[in-house]
Amino acid sequence: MTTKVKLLGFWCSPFAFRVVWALKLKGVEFEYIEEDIFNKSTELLELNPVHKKVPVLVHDKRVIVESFVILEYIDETWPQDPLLPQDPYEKAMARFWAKFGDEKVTVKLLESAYKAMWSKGEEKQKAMKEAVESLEKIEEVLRGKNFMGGNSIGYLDLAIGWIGYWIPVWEEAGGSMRILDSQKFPAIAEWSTKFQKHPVIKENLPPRDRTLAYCHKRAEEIYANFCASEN
Ligand SMILES: N[C@@H](CCC(=O)N[C@@H](CS)C(=O)NCC(=O)O)C(=O)O
Ligand SMILES: *[C@@H]1O[C@H](CO)[C@@H](O)[C@H](O)[C@H]1NC(C)=O
Repeated sequence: MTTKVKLLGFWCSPFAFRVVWALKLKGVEFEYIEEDIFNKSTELLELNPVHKKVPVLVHDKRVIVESFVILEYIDETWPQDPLLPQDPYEKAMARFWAKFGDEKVTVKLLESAYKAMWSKGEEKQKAMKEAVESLEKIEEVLRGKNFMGGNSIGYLDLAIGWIGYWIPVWEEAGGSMRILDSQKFPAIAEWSTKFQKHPVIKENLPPRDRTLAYCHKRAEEIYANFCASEN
């Protein structure tokens, strides 16, 4: 029996890429639908009336939203090449750090990265400090590890894998700003190089130039979330 899998995404959304990566790593065939998050389709509004955001996964008639929830659904539905650890404690830790990543790194870092890039003086210094402190925690978790998932890419790698690709783009968009200094964060640097070298990841990243141009354009309008629309 073939089941239909559909993904609504946005071309430079790190949240959507988590799902793309998971499906590709597991070899699940799916149809990708590009959503214009600044002019949302009625399909998106109907499928995700709560958040009105991508990614949205549709598996047969079932609709799943929120990237972490989708990752778990994928892992349980297609159990080959597991993403989450089997051990309950390890699983709890993976979920903990993924949540930390989104609360303290993704959101905080985006916010502070934008402040750091486009505000001046004290506010900029404070924002940079916050961003660096969050990354220090991630650095500790990564130290001595090949991947978060052991020797292969796992749930937590997919959860925070965006860091090594997107942050340098923001840094470049912001001019002289340096947050992800590879000397200060050698474990993150090494891990993100390995992560991006993986064939599935390498082939599924947004074009750098286009992402950079997008960051420049979005920078003046928003800083809290680089892929949040106004409404
Ligand atoms: N917590 C959500 C975040 C998803 C998210 O922020 N998606 C952005 C694209 S990167 C979006 O759809 N934004 C539309 C909006 O903010 O209206 C997840 O993990 O899936
Ligand atoms: C928004 O989307 C609709 C339908 O998809 C399209 O007809 C319209 O031209 C779009 N508007 C803008 C401003 O892109």
